[in-house]
Amino acid sequence: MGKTIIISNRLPVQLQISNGDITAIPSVGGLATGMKSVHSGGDSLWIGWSGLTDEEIPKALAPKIDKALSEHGSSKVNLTADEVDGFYFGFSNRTIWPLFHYFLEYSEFELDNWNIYKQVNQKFADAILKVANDDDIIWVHDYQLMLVPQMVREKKPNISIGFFLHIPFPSFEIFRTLPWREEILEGLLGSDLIGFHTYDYERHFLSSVRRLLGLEVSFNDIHMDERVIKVDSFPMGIDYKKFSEAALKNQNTPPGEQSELQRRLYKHKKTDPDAKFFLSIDRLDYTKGIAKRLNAFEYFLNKYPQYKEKVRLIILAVPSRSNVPQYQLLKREIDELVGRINGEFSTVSWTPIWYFYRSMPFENLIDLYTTCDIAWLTPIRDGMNLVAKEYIATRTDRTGVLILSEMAGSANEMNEAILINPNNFEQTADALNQAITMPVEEQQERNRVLQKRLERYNVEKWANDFMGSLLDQKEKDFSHVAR
Ligand code: GDG
Repeated sequence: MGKTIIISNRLPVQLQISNGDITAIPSVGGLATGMKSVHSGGDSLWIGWSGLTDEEIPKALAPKIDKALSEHGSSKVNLTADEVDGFYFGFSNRTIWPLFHYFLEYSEFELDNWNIYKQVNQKFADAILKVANDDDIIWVHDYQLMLVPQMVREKKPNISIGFFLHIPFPSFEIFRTLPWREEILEGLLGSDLIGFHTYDYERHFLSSVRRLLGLEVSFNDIHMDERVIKVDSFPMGIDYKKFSEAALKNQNTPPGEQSELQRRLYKHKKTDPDAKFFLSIDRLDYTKGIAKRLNAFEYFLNKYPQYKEKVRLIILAVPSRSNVPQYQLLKREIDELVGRINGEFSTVSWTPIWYFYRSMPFENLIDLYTTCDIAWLTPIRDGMNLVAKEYIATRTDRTGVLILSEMAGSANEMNEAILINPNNFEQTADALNQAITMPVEEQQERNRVLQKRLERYNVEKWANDFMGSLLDQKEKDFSHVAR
């Protein structure tokens, strides 16, 4: 077996330019952590965009950048500002992202953006082809790079290629509206293994392959020319240990060393032990249902007025894709809703919503997870939703209630949470009431089961399962050829 090549839109390191020098800092996100077992020390390379456009990189620093990246086993694909615009903000985030999350009305079908998407996918494929040997294993990530598998396959017919989609794959009726639907499917089918978070996404994909390309599908194998492509679900987990250990450390922090946020949260809890904190954390994205959650909160306060001055909703909305118009509109809508609800219900001693529009350091994220009694995570559509898993992992005494949307991929593995339809305000308000009044023993029993599952199916297991399955597929292919 040769080396492993991982390829994703962004690299697992961030470049920082200061005083004419450059440093590469490893990212701490879920994907980077999960891939550690696949991409650490050994013979592996991660290819992706650095986050800086060609125009932003000072010429003199270019060789230094390559060196800094190679120290982290990474190599960059160069993109111009126009390419980032058409490929990333354009086709990826204004066509595929809304369409695959069932926001058909937000999806723009611009030929120019599609052409740039193809051109940039070819750049990524070329970056692989420059370094790949026939016995290497390639793992392509996510919706920005769906054409890459086929582009690599054309030049290297025997190489092993896996693809994992981090967002939902929509039903055939939605997917068929895409003008370039056949090209996208054919691009993906360059892989030997295609992975999704859930069985439903897998089924939707197979149905599109059958109906749009007329290919033979048996169980979860697709037969195409002389090749067999396997399609399977691999629900992504979290770095369970990292979150549970951070929570323990957080709770044992001496008062003098606590963060300002933690001190304030504890102070409120002390003043009114019956008060309840609801927690909402997402990137500011229309798929996450933040505006709906705010309207549902207002509905809840009217339906259960006994909780006025008792509950508090903490919203952390992380800035995201803020140059896409839909995101700007949503930001305005959320600002207004928070202002209106706080204006309507606040008293001299109580503000119902605390709203943070920013990204917080990891330690503050843990402050929020460990102090909030109820996590209210109700996306309208979400590939998985890792925040739900992280919240449960930090509940070291097993108290805490998770209210989760049925439309999040994670709902499939988190049946012990209170699962709701985010469009149903009546059900949402009742779920909040149920969460507030849930006996501690019941909370602990539900979380005990959830924690056991999350600890076992952690992100490392996810990465290893995917790689294992890809290797099996390759072996099957070889035995098929030998026959
Ligand atoms: C895509 C899919 C799928 C959030 N705020 C802060 C912060 N975070 C971290 C969380 C979590 C991650 O960001 C968010 O992950 P999600 O899974 O919830 O959502 P997406 O960003 O939309 O991710 C999604 C995922 O890919 C994986 O396949 O689950 O469905 O949409 O890890 O902890 N981290 C810090 N500060 C913050 O303010 N440090």
